[in-house]
Amino acid sequence: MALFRFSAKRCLEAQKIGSTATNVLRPLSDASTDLKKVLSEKIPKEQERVKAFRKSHGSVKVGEVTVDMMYGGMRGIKGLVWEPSVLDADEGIRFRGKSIPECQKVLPKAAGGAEPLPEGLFWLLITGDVPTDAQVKAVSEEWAARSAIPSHVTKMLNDFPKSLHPMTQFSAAITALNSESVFVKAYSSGVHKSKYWDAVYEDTMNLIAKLPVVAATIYRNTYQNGKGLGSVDANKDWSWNFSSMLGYDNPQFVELMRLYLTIHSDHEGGNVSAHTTHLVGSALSDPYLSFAAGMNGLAGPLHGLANQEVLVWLQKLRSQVGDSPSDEKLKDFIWNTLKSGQVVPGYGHAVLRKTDPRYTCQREFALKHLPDDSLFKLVSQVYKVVPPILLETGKVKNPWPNVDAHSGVLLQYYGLKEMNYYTVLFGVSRALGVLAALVWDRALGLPIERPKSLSTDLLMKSVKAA
Ligand code: AMX
Repeated sequence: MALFRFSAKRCLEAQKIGSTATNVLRPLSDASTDLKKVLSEKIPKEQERVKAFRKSHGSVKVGEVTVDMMYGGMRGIKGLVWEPSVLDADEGIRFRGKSIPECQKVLPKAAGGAEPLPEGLFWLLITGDVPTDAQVKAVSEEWAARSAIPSHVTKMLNDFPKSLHPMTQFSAAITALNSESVFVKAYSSGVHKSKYWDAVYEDTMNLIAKLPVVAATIYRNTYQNGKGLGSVDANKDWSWNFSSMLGYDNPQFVELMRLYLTIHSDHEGGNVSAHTTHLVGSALSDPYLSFAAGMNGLAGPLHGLANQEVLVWLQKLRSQVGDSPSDEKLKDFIWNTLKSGQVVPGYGHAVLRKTDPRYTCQREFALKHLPDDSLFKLVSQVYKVVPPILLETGKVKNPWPNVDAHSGVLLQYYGLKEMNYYTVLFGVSRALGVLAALVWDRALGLPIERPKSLSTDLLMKSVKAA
């Protein structure tokens, strides 16, 4: 388990459940840096706004459902409310209305750093406000104080075989962390449903705080014989601590992690990891169980695992056509991938119809820090060659790269070469968005999710009758 550079008493206090956890870190009078207090002032107002909206407009139609949509993975069906972010097909993601370049500009940064701190993004996602430096620092401190993981989880991780995929280890550890759930204790003691969000908030803060320790333990066990985990430094930010526990102290790598953990956090509510977390949470499964379910979805090759798949595919490409192939050779390799019934990983998207801004900002990071790297050059060449080929197939709706086409090359450059691990990094970041949303799910009192399904026979009958 990671050791703690924080007074033992303070650490224990911060692990306590309920509102006391935040208060030990700063005086009560300093309300502006108390995230829970800020949130508890916003929630009643938002509850009233939504209640009034539903009363006046509850029966207004916002879309329709076709037979194709039902067989086609529910594309385009507006069926969910998701507060932290909205995805535009052409423009990409906006976190509480802010694009990635805008977030890069307005969110607080580490001293001397250029990339936003994920703590600030979390504050924005959950409150809708851009935080101050002091508010972000308070979140960093709070996550450091809540970061210790119970010994049964450490033991379980240490007992896993190295051959077990890191995402399987990650999901299992998150599930086992539900021994710590504040929500479970509150529910079983009969807490009123108007207080659910408070317990979910506590679990959210604890879980986000613990994820870097869990993830770094998996990395050390799987690739470094369990050695060198180190400790959480209460004076450092979440990404610095995570990088340090992984064993990376290059300031540029830490900056990359700040950017990475910010941009992978949320992509509105319908993607597999977000929707699954929301769905499982709607049964009042606690945030640990809900998020672990989401992580099992993120582990699929059409979703988060694509960043691992991109690197596997690039390695195969290099071994077959060399480091700097001609465009013609590259085209042949891509067509062979398609003809053998496989997808080109890192390209395409269910909603986006342009280059993913998460790809673009990682490309800009590469242009700034590693413009001459041979793998980056290859990734850039792939960017030029793949889209026209995917268009030529006549069926791919979005030929442009998504976030996963670029993350691996950056990690490789800084020495994090274990590609099976990449989706765990994605998962650590994804917690920020989906857990912020889960707090709002409970604050708004959203019910158990239960859409209607039809058999093909019944669907045919309904269509005939219509
Ligand atoms: N390579 C080859 N074929 C592709 C393709 C790609 N990158 N993207 C889409 N297609 C194919 C589909 O497989 C489908 O073929 P089919 O009709 O024979 O079944 C056809 O094009 C139409 O698909 P679509 O409507 O354009 O995409 P979708 O909404 O069904 O799927 C996605 C979206 C992301 C799953 C798909 O583009 C894909 O498989 N991409 C590669 C995997 C990937 O990069 N995933 C990561 C996405 C981002 C993320 O979640 N992290």
